[in-house]
Amino acid sequence: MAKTLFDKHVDFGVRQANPFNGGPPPRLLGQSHITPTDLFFVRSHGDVPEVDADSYRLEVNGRVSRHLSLSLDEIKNNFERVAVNATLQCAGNRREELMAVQPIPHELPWGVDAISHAAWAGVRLRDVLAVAGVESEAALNLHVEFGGLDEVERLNNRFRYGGSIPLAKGLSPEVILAYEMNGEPLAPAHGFPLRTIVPGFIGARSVKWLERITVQDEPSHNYFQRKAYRLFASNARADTVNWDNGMMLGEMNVTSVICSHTEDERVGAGMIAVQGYALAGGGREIARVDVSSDGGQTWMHAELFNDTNPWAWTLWKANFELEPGRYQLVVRAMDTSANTQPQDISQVWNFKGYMNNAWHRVNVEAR
Ligand SMILES: Nc1nc2c(c(=O)[nH]1)N[C@H]1C(S)=C(S)[C@@H](COP(=O)(O)O)O[C@H]1N2
Ligand SMILES: [Mo]
Repeated sequence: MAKTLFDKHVDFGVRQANPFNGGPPPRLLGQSHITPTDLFFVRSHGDVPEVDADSYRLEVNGRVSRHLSLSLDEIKNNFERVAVNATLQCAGNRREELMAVQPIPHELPWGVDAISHAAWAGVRLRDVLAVAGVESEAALNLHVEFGGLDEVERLNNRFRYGGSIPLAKGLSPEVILAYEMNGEPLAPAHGFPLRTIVPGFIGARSVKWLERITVQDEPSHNYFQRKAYRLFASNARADTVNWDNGMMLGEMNVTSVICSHTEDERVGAGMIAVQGYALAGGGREIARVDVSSDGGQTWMHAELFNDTNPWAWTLWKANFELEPGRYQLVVRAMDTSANTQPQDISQVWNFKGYMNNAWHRVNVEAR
C-alpha cells in the first residue's frame, strides 16, 4: 500500500509537517486493539534526529553508584527482554474541543487522535538502574530524568527534549526502555533506537531517542516538565502565568471517546453501532462505559473489550435503534477508583489545553 511521510498510512492525518505530527482517522483508530505502526499517532516537539545505531550509547548517571554507558547491543544482550502492551496518550488529546470554548494559540488542535496502543518490547528500567546501583530503598522522593537527542526551540532557547518521573514509578516493572514496537525495531518517528515507555502516565514522559537517564533529587528542570505539561487553573493565562503554580502532570485521568461517528454526520435510520475507546490513568482500569443518544438524559452500558491489562485502553461498543431525527451521542466512563468524567467542558478549560476528559459528545442526524 502507498505510504506517506515517515512511512505512515495514506489516511494518516498529518497535523504539522515540521516538526512531524499527526494521528489516525478516528474511525480506524477505534477498530483494532493494537494500533498498526503506520497509524500510530506522532507527537514530536522537534525534528526527528538521525541516530546511528552502531555508535549509539545510553548514559546512566546522577545519584547512582556506578555510571553506565551502554551500547544498543549491550542493552539488548545484557538484560532480560520484556514485552509490555501499553496505550500512549498525549495530554493534549481533545484540545480541539477546548479551543472551541476559548482560543488556545500556538498549540496543536488535536481531535480524539492523540492516542494509540502498541505492543512494546525492551528492557525494564529497574533492571538497568539495578546495575547502576539504584535499589528500591533509594526511591523515596527521588526522580528519574530522561533526556532525548532531539532539539527544540522555546522562549528563545535551543535545548534537548526531556522530562522525568518519580523514581518509585521508574522502578515499577511496567516501565521499560523499548527498542521494539509491534514486533519491529522502533521507527525513526517513534524514537529509534530507544525510548522510554511509561504506561499510565501522559505520553510526554515516554521520551523518544533516549540518550540519558539521570537519577536526581528533583523533577527535571526541562521546559517540558517545568512549564509545558503542567495543569493550570482556568483563570491562568500565558502572558501572566506563574509557571510554578501549575500541577506537574504524571498519571492520566479517566477518559472515553466516540470514534465511530463525527460531528454532524448523517447516518441511516435504524440500528447504529457506536464505538470508541476508554482509558484510565495510573494502574486503574475501566469499570464501566455509559453511552447516551439523547445528550445524557438516559444511558446504556456499553459492551467492553479489554485484555485485563491496566496499561491498555478498553474499546467499547453500544447499539442504538434510531428513528429519523437529530441525536446527541455522549460517552462517559468510570474507572476502578470510581473516578468519573466531568459533564461540562468549560470546567476543564486551561490555557495549555491539557487533560480534556469532559463527556465526549457527537451530534448526528438519522434519516
Ligand atoms: N525526545 C522526545 N520524546 C518525546 C517527545 C518529543 O518531542 N521528543 N514527545 C512526547 C510526547 S508529548 C508524546 S505525547 C509522546 C508521543 O509518542 P509517539 O510520537 O510515539 O506517539 O512522545 C513523547 N516523547
Ligand atoms: Mo504529548
